[in-house]
Amino acid sequence: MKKNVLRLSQEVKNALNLKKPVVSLESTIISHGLPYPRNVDMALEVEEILRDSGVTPATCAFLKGQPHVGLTQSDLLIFAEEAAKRGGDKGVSNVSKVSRRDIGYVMANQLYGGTTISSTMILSHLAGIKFFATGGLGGVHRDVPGETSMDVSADLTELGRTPVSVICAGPKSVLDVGRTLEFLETQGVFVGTYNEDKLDAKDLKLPGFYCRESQVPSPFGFDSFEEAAQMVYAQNSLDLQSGNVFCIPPPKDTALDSSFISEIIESANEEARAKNVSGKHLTPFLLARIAEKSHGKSVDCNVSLVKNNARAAAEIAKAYHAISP
Ligand code: PSU
Ligand code: MN
Repeated sequence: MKKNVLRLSQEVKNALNLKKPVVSLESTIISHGLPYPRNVDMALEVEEILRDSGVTPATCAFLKGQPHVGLTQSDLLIFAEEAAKRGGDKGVSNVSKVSRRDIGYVMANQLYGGTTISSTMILSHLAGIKFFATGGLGGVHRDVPGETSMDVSADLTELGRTPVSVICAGPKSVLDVGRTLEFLETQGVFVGTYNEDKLDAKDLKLPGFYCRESQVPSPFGFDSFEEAAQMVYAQNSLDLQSGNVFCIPPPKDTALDSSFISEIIESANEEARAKNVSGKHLTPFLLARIAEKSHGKSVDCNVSLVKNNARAAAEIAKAYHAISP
């Protein structure tokens, strides 16, 4: 890597120099995942949650083409305001949604870019950060009737090649969760669920983003954040260059009932098919339609689960730090 290309905030630089725990945060959830101004409040609150837990937050984003790891508060506000303007990505936002394939283009054209899970993992790894908290994982989209869309999120291939752990509430429930898991298995990615209710391993389901449980069994479970940290430590000891997905069920008081949200998700997917929404625009389209159809309930749940994931990520990062200072 060419020196000085990555822009680290002073706060992140200090923490990394002093070998203090750092947790990354993404910015596509700000630019394309949540409505303005809830997105800004969420981003600032999540950073505060990490600081209160003794962990330094590193929000990643592209600002005028430069890859940033750690944003100042004014950077973050400018970024969110840019995102709220119309233009850019087909009239959706002035900020591009950046996965691995988009990085060179956004840098060369000095654009603003929200980092998805895939590009946040890349920037985190370059900076030396091992843990990253967000809402929900991208994955294999549900099929268009009669054909296979091949819409598989770049998050999944990135997890197969970059050693960063993503702490989230499972694959987003707009997806085909079963196929997403199969793809992750092929990519060699560990997927485990925090077994909060101390269930029998055979009864442990992957959380369903908005819902506490999906219908898909979780390949692995973990009973404590220390256990998660031990797993990462063991992997690193063999220099395995793959990532992990640690799933945290959404908080009981804000999780949505599957009977309530499934129909809404199904009708949003049908609308996307009818309107031929595809590629990088599909996930933001689905999230926005679900927010409208659920009268904001999905947004409340999304914000609350991101905060919950940040708390868990802080504990895992601190536990890792204790075994590998
Ligand atoms: N989590 C959320 N909301 C989001 C995302 C995650 O709660 O909007 C973003 C992440 O950046 C993830 C992206 O990488 O959605 C997935 O997009 P796609 O399906 O196009 O890969
Ligand atoms: Mn996609």
